[in-house]
Parts: sequence; structure tokens; C-alpha cells
Amino acid sequence: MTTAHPIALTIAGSDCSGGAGLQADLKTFQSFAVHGLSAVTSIVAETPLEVRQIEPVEIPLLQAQLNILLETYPIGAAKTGLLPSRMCIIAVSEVAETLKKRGIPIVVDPVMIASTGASLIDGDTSSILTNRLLPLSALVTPNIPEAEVLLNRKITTEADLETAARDIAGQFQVSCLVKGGHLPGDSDRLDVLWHQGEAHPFRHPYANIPGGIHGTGCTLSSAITAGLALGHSMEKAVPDAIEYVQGLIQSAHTWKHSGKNNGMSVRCLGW
Ligand code: PXL
Repeated sequence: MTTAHPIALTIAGSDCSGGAGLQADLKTFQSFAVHGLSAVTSIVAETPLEVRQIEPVEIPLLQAQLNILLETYPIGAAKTGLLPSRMCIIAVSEVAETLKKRGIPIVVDPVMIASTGASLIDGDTSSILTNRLLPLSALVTPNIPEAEVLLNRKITTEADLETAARDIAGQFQVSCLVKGGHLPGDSDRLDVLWHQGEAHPFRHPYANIPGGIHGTGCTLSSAITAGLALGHSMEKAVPDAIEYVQGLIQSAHTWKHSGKNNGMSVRCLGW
């Protein structure tokens, strides 16, 4: 099969509320004019306010999705999102080995906690993520709580962001983008990319939205993946993706919930 259109694959969970997970990834691929493939790792019953149930997909079914996609499509880049169990990470790592051998870059968004604060993964998955999957990836995109788990130390200042990105990159032989959105204060925010031995800082305005906006992490990592599928360098794909997400934050919209969360409002990324 040949195609003029670049193709990107997301290996991620389904967010039935459409703001995060594979739904966010596919929407993002589409807006970069990249054809999106998805292998579903888990089904999450949630909204931006509440995670109600997480059901991992059976491993043979996950493998069947990945195998048929890898057999059929000339994938340009891939990303991982929610990988809810050790078995899931092992299955995805096997595929990541094949992708790496074919020279296809993988972006790992080390999803651990939903924007509600609810844990999305089994207790002991972070060690297998770091030992098996990270070394196979081209880029890892932790926020501060995730970077703290990866490094097993606290990140409290802007200066810590660069050393965290450098240390994660060195430890796992990947590029690393640490997202500084969780630092306290109401001034600008800093994200730091460590790529091929150099720090690339990206500053952007602080969006004062309590609890953040559901889906920004997924959207950022899929926008980077789309850029890589388009053949862009890491140094271009990352700032382009940050700018894209900043634009969606500016055009965010609000809904009021009914039912259990009656009257509570949720902010969602715009388009
Ligand atoms: O935003 C992290 C995330 C990733 N993937 C899925 C999710 C969430 C957050 O809720 O549901 C499927």
C-alpha cells in the first residue's frame, strides 16, 4: 500500500468524554492532516470531573490491533498514552522494538494520573515503563508529578526543570520534554526539552484554570507525534505542538454539567 498522507499511530485509552485519550489524539492528528490509527489499551468511563471505571483491554486483543496495523500501514510516528498494567506495557514494548528497528519514532506520554487526581494505572507499573518502554522511545513527555516518579525526587523550581529533563534523557537515552505547568505561582510557565545534549526552553503565558484543562497532555504529545510523522525534526515538532496547544487553551470553552455534577462547569480545549 502506498499513500501520500503521513500516518501516525496512537496506543492509548478511550476517554468517553472525548477530551483526552485516543479521542484527543485522533482529533489532533486530523488537524495536522495526518491519518490517525489507534490501538485501544483500555476503556475509561469518565468526564473531566470524575473517573468512574477503567477496564483494560485483554492483551491478545491489544496485540491483534497492533499487529494488523503494523502489517498494513506505513506508519510515520507513534505515541503511547494510558498503558494501564504491566502486561500492557510489556506487549507495547514488544511492538516498540519493531517500530524502533524500522526507524519509526515513538513518543511516550507517561500517563499516570488523570486531571481529577485519580490514578489511571496499576500500582507497580512505573518501573516496567522506565526499564522496558522508555529506552525504546524517541521522546518522553512527563509533567512534574510524572517526572518526579521517573526520577524519584522532587521538582520545585524552574531551574529543576532543566536538570530533570537532562537527567531523564541521560538515564533512559531519550529526548525528554518536562512540562512545567504544575509549578505554583501565576507568572509564565516553562517547558524544557532536552534533546541531543542541549536544553531548549519554551515559555508561554500561564492559563489560570483551576485543575487545568483535561486533555492538554494527550493533545501535546499527539501534536508532537503528528509533526514527527510529517517528517519534522524534534526541534520543530515540539515548539509547533506547544504553540498548537496554547492556541486551543485560548479558545477553550465551558460546559455546565447536569446530573450528579449538576451546575459544575468544565473547561475543554477549543479547536
Ligand atoms: O489525561 C490523561 C489521560 C490519558 N488517557 C486517558 C485518559 C486520561 C485522563 O483522564 O482518560 C484514556
